[in-house]
Formats: sequence, structure tokens, C-alpha cells
Amino acid sequence: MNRLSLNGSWMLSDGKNKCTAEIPGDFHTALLNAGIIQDPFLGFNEQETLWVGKNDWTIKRAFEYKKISGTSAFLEIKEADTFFTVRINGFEAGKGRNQFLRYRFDVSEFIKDGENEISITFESAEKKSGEINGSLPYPVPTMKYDVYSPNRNLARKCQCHGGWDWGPCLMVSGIYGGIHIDTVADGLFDRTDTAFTRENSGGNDLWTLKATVYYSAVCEKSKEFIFGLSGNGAECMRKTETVILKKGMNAVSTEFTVSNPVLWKTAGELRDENRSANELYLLSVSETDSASGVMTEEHRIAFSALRAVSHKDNSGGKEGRCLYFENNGRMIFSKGTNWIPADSFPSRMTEERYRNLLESAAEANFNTVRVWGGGIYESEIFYELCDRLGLIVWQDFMFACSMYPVTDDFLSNVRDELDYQIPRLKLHPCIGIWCGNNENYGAINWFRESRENRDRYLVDYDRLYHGTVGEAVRRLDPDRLFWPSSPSSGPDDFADNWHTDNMGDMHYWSVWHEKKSFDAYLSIRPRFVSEFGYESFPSVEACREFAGEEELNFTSPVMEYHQRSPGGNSIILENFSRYFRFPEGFENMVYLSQVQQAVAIKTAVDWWRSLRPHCMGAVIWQLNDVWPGASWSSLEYSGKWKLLHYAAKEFFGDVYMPVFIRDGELRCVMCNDTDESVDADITIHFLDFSGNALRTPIVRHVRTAADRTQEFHSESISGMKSDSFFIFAEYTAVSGSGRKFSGEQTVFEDLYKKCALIRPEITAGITELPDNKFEISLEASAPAFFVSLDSHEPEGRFDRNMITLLPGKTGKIIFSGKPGMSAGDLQKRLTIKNLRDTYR
Ligand code: BMA
Repeated sequence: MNRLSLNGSWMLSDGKNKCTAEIPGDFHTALLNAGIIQDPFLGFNEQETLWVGKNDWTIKRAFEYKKISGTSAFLEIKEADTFFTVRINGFEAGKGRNQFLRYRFDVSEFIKDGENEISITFESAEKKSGEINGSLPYPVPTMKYDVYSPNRNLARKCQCHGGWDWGPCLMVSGIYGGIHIDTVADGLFDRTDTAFTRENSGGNDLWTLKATVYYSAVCEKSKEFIFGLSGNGAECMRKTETVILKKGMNAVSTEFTVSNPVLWKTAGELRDENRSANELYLLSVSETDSASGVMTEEHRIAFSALRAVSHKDNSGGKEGRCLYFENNGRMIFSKGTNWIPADSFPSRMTEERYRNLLESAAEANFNTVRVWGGGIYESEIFYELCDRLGLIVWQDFMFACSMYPVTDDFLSNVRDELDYQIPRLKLHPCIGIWCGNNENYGAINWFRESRENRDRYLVDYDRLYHGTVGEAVRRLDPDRLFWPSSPSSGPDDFADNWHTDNMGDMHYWSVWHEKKSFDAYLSIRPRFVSEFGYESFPSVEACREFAGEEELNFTSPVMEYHQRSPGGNSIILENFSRYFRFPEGFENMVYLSQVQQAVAIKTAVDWWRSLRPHCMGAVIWQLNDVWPGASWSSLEYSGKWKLLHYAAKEFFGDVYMPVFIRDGELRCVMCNDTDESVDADITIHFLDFSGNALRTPIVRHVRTAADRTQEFHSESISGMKSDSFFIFAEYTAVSGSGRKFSGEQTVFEDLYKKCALIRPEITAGITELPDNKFEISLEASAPAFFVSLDSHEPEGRFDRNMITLLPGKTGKIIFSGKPGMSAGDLQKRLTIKNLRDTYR
């Protein structure tokens, strides 16, 4: 095919500063590489880079072009951020105003044979959105953060570029998806669409895939389109469709019938089959252009029965509305996490980083990822990884924490975006639900303007989400559920879903933003929680890098600067004093902040999982970080697992046993999210802080049916002195087909700070195993809690962490390290922390 890539080095300038910029990429990265700005992630440097987003920037380059008579030249630009004008040889060749679009301009009349010059000017999005603001008939308010760009809601660009309560304000600009020129005689592929029907035919699961390719023709002629479908070990099927093209857009369709295809599975279903990834089918379509030769479009697809289910019901004695995902007839409890853009610098996102973050999610037993509305419609590789790993995607449209205008201009811009993004993403089997926005219904109450003139903003809200966005989903992907907003009590219901717990999805922020105690999680009976979070600090190494040695103190200016949630550090410190004896020294505080985060989130998940099927989802805020700082993430900016991520691996396990002590009552629950019944042998020990048994353990043998949760034991333990004991519960379980599961739970009745813990001596023996793995054998002289290992490098990973050690019992942990590491290296690097050592 005749494609001329214009990716590579361009000259970047704002008239004063000049350097080369790599495209695809962002201009902040170019300026950083050229030494024109300092790294905004360090110290207060962000303040010194704010000017970059206030300037207009032009990129320029020369290129050679060979004109062929009878052909047209199309310039394609993907993800150009945001307001830009393209000039070729001085002629204006196209304009854009939306980061979430693919632009295609017919540049045939501007391009010449031989040397050409192309320049693209990006006007400051901050300046342009300020101009738009000035032209609006009435104010359209947006959330303001510590460091922020005003009016970011008026530009169709990644909303969190303008600053958020977990990230800096870097109003980046650039081209992130690439740029090229296609020279064709006949036309170009525009997009592909798929539609599936399914029937049972004589015991066979018969699927019909209707594949449609949209082709934009520059001439009228007859053409052959060859469709192919292959994958999952099946021989490639081919179909040729001959059509007489008309000038403009043409739809060309074919049908494939597939009997008993391999169906798409969620992460847990894959584990049920002892697999770790879905194999995808390859749908291809090609045609031969008279000038360009063979042009092919390829998409990885799957036969998927995934759907989101929501209807009014009666659960827990009151009228409600369920919300859950179902796949292959099974209800799936969403063990989820919220995804935000993984870097403030788009240039830094690589396939390897996407892979590392999403594989970390799957490895820790997550099965759902919400692409949150303040970021971007993610790149192809993101969705392909989710397809493969069986991660259900809750896809927000990119509107968050703001009012948005509904001028004709804005709505037509949004319509273009929807017409591009919905068809692109709908091909991915991982997409489980489309959601109108993040928190914008509730946001009507956040701003004085919208509170005082509620009708106006409510009508606007309805026009944008139920009208424009909802209409586009119904038109372009009618088989998937459109959910009005996150959170929402459902179509046509407008409850306060930060506090109403019986309908739809909740954002439960009373712990953290409302500063309630962790017990508050137990006061609600939600149906699906799509956000709840608790903050911690990233590792000491990460803090040292952005703050410097001298500032390693929670209330130092830099540490506070890298905390964007108002009063966030105080909330962390206040809860230290609520639950724990106050930790000494910075390292202990970082460690305890991560323990505390894990305890908070585990409190919620244990309870909500125990409520299945009333509750069918717990989606943690948030998986990843956009820069290094304090946040709700379970993975640090570097990808390093925080203790919460290790805890999630346990509390999101397919077989799991929550244990509660509340008001002197012990309750034990078994959760089985596998497809077979599971037999568990359970022992519940009551121990004092020296590790001595205080009473005979409870021993139970419990069978739990597939996809079921049951309470198997409860008793009053009000006779026990709450600060004198803890419960250590352990189980081993086996499924009908012989799959093995095991787990442990440590539960205190009283606050940790009230209990007189004994300082344990902990020893670690390390044995080298094949494949850069090491077995670490841990022993403790007294019960040791939240025993956490750290190898002090982002890549090192333990198979479990933050465990309880009991005297006389060896705890085994497997560490996977970098190639070339020896047991001696690990011994030198390894640190071991436990709760008792955080205070004198
Ligand atoms: C939510 C999100 C984000 C925010 C987070 C933490 O409600 O939707 O906008 O970052 O809370 O405050």
C-alpha cells in the first residue's frame, strides 16, 4: 500500500523556544529532552512548566512526495491534541478541535511532486477554551483543583490534563496516534462493524457474524472485497463480495456462520479452565487499490455473550435496581479497579507499560476495569490486552466532574467523537457497558451557578447524555447497555448515588472524603460500587526521587505538594491515630499508610462480597498513577505493587473466606466464584498475642455451590476480652475437578492500638529457585502482623505479602526477581516490616 509515514523528528517552536519533537509524542517531552523545561514530576517544577500550556506551538517538517496522476492524497492524523491547523506548502489543508478523533483531510490539491513542507500549529487549549468560555450564553462551571487549567471542560481533550486531585496540571499538546499520507486511486477504508446473532441449531451453538466494512470511494467502479475470519485453531474462512461503488461512503457486508466457536471468557472463567488468556479471532478485509495495491484492515474479535444486566427488583426487602455483568449465563461479581491515564506525558506510554499494569490487575484477580471519564478513550493495545486477559471494561464517555455546554458547536463536536469512538471500541469483546459520564449528574449540586439555576443545567445534562451520547450508543451499538452516569440509580432515576445504596452503581466516598471510620463501609448494602478508595504513599524510593532526602516528612512542602486531595495527608495521619499506635519515622509511616489503605479497602470488599448476589461489584478507586505522589492507587507510578495490590490478590480470590467480628458476634462466610462446588476445611483459632490458643479452635467442613456465597458459622464471642486476642482463620479447599485453594484471615476485635503486641524477632532464609525465583522462609518469635517484604525495586514481585506470622509456623513467600539476581543480592536488598516495629 502506498502510505507515507510522517512520524519521526519534527521541528517544534513557539516563536522563542525551538527543539526537535518526536511524533507521535507530546511537546512537553520534547522540551524536557531539550533541557528547555525541568522535569515537572520533581519538587515544585510543575509550577515552572505551566507556561508551556499557555503558548501556541508549531511543528514543521519537510517530506518528499511522488505525485501519481489519477490519485488522491489523504492526510490522516490520529489523536492530535487539541486545536490545530495544518498547512501544506503554506496552504491551509485542515483544522481540528478534538483530541479523541481521527482526522482525514484530502490534501491532493496542496501537495506537489518533490519536496513539500508541512506545518501544524496547535493553539493553546487553555487560551482557546477561555475564548469559548467568553462566547457562552451562560457559565458552564467546572471543578477546580490545587493546580488547574480553567475551562478545561470546554476543550475536547483529556480532562485530567488540566489537573486533578491525584495529578499535576500538564496541558500537554501534540500528536499521540501518528500521522501519514495515503495515496489512493479508488478510496480508503473508513471503519469496520460487526453484528452477531446466535441460535441453537440441533444442539450446536450457531453464530452468525455480519461483518461490514465502510469504504470511502473517490470514484465509481466495481470492486472486490475479500473478507477473512481465522483463529482459535480453525481454518481461515474467506468470502469475496463484489460491489459497484458510488462516490462517497459505501457499506460492504458479508456473513460468516461459525458453529460452536470458542467463546470469550472473563478472567475468572479463564482460570476455571486453567487458562490465562483468551485467544482472539482475526477478522480481515482487503481490497486492491489501482494505485496503492492491496489494502487490508484487520481486527481481533471474539464471539462474546457478555452483557450488563440492570432491572428493577426487590432485594433486601426494598425496591431496588440490580446492576451486574453476566457472561455465558453466569453472574460475574466484578472485582474491579478504576483506570486513569497512566502518565501525564502521552509520549511515555509504551505497550510494555500497558501490559505491565493490566497484567498486574489480572494477576491480582481483578476482572473489571473502569476506564474513567476524566481521561482518554484508551489506545488499541489497552483494549486488546483487556480482551486477552478477560478484563471486563466499563467504558465511560470522556466527561467528568463538570457541567458541559450544549451549544450546537459543542454537540456537533461531541457527535463526531462518538461516531468515531463507539464503532472503534465496540469491536472489542471486553467492552461490557457504556457509561455517559463520571459524576456529572451529582456535579449539578457542586456549583453555585447550577444550584441556583438547576432547571437550566438539568435540561442541558439531559440533552448531552440522554440525548446526544445515549442516542449515539443506541444507534451504533444497540446490543450493549447504556448507563446514564457513574454513579447512577439507573435510567430515569435521579437518586444521590453517593449515599443511596439499593439501586444501580454507587460511588462510596464517606470513608475518605467525608472522613468516616472504616466501619462505615459496613453500613451500606450496595448493588455495585464503581468507586471507593483510600489513599497511601508510594514507596520511600519514589518519595525520595520527587521530594529529595531533606523533604522526607509528611508535612514538608514537597510532600504536601505531591498530595492533591485537599487535606489528604491529615486524613492519613488522623487515621493512624484512630486505629494504630502512632508510627515513628518516615519509612514506618509510608509502610503504615499502605497497610492502612489495604485494611480500609479490605473492610469494604469483605462485606460487599459477602452480600452476593445482592451486591455484584466492588470497583476500587484507583489502579494506577499519572505521576509520583500520594493517591488512592494500588500500583505506584512505576508499576510497583503497593500493599493494597497484594491484599487485592487475596480478597478478590476466586474462593475466599471473609470473617467478621461485629458487636461481639463472629460471622464466617465462604465465597465461591468458580464454576464448580468447592469443599473447604476450615480452622478458626483464637490466640493471644504470644500465640497461645485461648480456646479450642472451630473446625468446619463446608461445601459451597458454584457462584455462591454462604454464611457457614456465627456465634457470640462477647465473653472474650476484645483487646486480648485475635482470630487466625485458615482454610484449604478443593473443587470437584481437583483445583486447590487456600487462604488465611487475621481479624482483631479491638483497635490495633489497644492491643499489647509483642515485638517479634523475624528471620528470613532464602533459597534460589529456577527462573529468577526465590523462596523466602519466614519465622517469627511472636505473632507478627502485616509482615511485608520489600525488594526496593519496581519490578520485584512477591507471590503474596502483608501476611501474619505465627511462632512455630514457617511462612513461605516466593519472590520473582530480575534476571541475574542472586540469593545474596536479594538478602542485601530485602527489608521486612511488621506492625509492632512501627512504634517504640
Ligand atoms: C472520584 C473520581 C475522581 C476523583 C476521585 C477521588 O469521585 O471520579 O474524579 O479523583 O473521586 O477524589
